Amino acid sequence: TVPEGNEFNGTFPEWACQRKAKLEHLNKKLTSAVEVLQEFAELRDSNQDYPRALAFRRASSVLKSLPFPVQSVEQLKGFKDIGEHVKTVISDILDHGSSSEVDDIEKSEWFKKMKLFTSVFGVGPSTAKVWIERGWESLEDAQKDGCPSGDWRIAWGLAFSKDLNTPVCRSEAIAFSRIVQREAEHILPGVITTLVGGFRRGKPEGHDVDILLSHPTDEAEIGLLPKLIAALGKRGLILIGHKEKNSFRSDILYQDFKLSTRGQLDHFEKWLGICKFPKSFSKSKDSESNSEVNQETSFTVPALEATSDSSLDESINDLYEPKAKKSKSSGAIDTEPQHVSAAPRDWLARRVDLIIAPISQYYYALVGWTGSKHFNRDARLYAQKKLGLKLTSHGLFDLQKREPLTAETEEEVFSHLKIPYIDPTDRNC
Ligand code: DGT
Ligand code: MG
Repeated sequence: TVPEGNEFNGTFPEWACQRKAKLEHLNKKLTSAVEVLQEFAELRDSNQDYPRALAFRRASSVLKSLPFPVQSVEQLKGFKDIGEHVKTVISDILDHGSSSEVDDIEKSEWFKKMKLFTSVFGVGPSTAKVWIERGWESLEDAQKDGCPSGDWRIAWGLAFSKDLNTPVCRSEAIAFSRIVQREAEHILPGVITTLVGGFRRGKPEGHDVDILLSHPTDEAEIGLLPKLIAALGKRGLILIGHKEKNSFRSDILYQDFKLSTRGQLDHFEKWLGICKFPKSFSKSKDSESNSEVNQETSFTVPALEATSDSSLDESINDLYEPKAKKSKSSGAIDTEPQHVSAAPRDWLARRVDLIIAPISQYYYALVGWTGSKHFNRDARLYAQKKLGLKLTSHGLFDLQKREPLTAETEEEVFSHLKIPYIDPTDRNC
């Protein structure tokens, strides 16, 4: 029997951050269509908080958590996050197999170009629009211009767009985080290294590798990042990148929520860049070893433990043999990407984010950097509206009492939020 939405939705949690959303769910065809509408709205209006895009995001998040495949729009009666527009799209798909509105967007040249241009590191919707206005059709057109905006991210992003647009697989992310763990442990014994982002949510691939670092002793993490970057450089793993200083100020945390959420997402010290991953990191791409690695979903990278994949261990160890070749270009970072990309090479360019959090903020940083993006947005709005608390990647703050709610585990973050703990693999809302 087909479940009636309206008999079920009485028990359906109102907020996305209260619901489980697995990567694999029962309404993929519908969510991918709604996500096209969402992406189109985000690109067109260049404002991530535009209500139209938000409405699509909310609708697809509900569809991801439904315990049944939608077979009729009747089942969606009473779900306040699924509006008339989305219902029309869903009924088109249920009745005809596709939605003409979605198909038209996907076929439009403008949408294709916007997606292509915004896929470049450092290029957001407003830059992409400028490129379209200049009549550029392809990434080659942008490359011909040299460095179109003087932004290092765009120059390097364009030079390595082919590599960077090839998804990073799980074995690469694991191999690289083990190296980061090894190097960081050498510099700062007891360091905590955690692979975050989509990989912590169980995704088999991603667009980058996000690694969060901390240390059980507060302030011990100070000074780690420059040494870590130098160590990775010595191993020939750094192509280009920039450090951002810690700009955290406890006094700004109690300011008006809207004011302080504008602009930067957080104030941690971090390194954003492009690394050189030996091609051997991705050699265990075959399904057998990938399924083994896939079981490690929520993890802090264990120190120097063998992986379940011996070929991966070998390629990591290659970097540590005395005769391992060390790239000369790694010490002095080149600011001219063009000639680097021309030579044949045994590595792939990969986007990496390294984030440093003091232990007093670590569990909030862990939640923030695990995502998903919609999980964060929803949890922040929920905390503000339901609890009068301000949630960021730095902490949870009582705006009235002007005091922080500290957490010593990720579970404690959820309990402060009065939400049952949600496993990272269930945060794919
Ligand atoms: P991916 O890499 O395409 O598989 O997708 P994700 O989910 O790993 O997304 P990504 O890498 O853009 O960001 C990882 C998570 O961290 C995501 O949920 C949003 C969050 N995040 C990204 N950038 C920032 C930032 O600057 N500050 C904070 N607090 N969070 C961020
Ligand atoms: Mg990521």
